[in-house]
Amino acid sequence: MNWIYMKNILIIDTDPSIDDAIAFLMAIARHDLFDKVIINTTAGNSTITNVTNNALKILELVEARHIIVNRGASAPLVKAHILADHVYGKMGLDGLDLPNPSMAASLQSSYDCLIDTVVQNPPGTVTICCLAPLTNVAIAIKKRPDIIHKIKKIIIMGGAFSEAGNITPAAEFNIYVDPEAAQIVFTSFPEVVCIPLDCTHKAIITKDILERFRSVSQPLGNALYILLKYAKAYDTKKYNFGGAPLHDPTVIAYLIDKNIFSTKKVSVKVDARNGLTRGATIVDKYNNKKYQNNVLLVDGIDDSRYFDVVFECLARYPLNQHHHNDECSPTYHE
Ligand SMILES: [Ca+2]
Repeated sequence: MNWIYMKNILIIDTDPSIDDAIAFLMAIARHDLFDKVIINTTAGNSTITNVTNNALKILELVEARHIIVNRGASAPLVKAHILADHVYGKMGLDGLDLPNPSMAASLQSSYDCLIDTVVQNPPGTVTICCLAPLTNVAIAIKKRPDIIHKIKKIIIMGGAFSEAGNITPAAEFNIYVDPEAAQIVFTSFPEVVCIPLDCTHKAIITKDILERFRSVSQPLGNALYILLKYAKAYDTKKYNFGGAPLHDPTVIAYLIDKNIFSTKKVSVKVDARNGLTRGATIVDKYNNKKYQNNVLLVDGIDDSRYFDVVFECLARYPLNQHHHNDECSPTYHE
């Protein structure tokens, strides 16, 4: 008897800082849910060289050397790159000197790997998780628009709707860095699952939550604690939230348990014009214009359950190093 297994492949498009790192560590830990995790870097919080190196350093820390890291776009599609070094430091993962990685990035670009992974696997098996500016995804779908219908789901952390922006009054950082790419992504996919600041600003790392990171197995626990303490000092001061938001891991938490979140189908357009509202994500909340709904907007979160999912994943480290992606990926039978 031939058992039919569906693969569940995650491509994580990321610009590591600590938020990104926690997100992909969660995904890697849940190899019972995700057969394969691929890390695609893109210029965002820091330069492409720094964010790629940061991804490799975090993987080295947990000895997850079986995870492939691809280096992606070094700049947005049109405009010059804007960094978030005011938040995450000059290297994008400041506050702790992590050992240099023994692995290197692959020789393939992030966008070509995205295309190949979708083309080489059955339809409905690849999920794209975007934790960074959308440059790589835009390049990939411009090169090969036929991959869009084969992708199971695209889920992004980005945008600000009723909530104000975090890099300009109108825009959230990931969209603001490359609004031209965001416009391509939002107009190309039949549905984008979007987790904006409206949601992540309710996911606050309080003092108690920060302490919980120390309880994760070492050396990971202390590293996360120190890196978060450094990176979140800026936002803790900036917002009057009683702590700083933990943005990117919401994407992985959504894939693990979407019941933690509330959602609404809406139409969203991205403003890519120059000026005050560049990078704004405009939602037609009351369906005034009867545009086609292109976004599943994640507008609410049960923060206590969210952090439980985060820690449930991180508690799985150290992982059994013999449990490689290839070994846990079942063969697919048509
Ligand atoms: Ca990110």
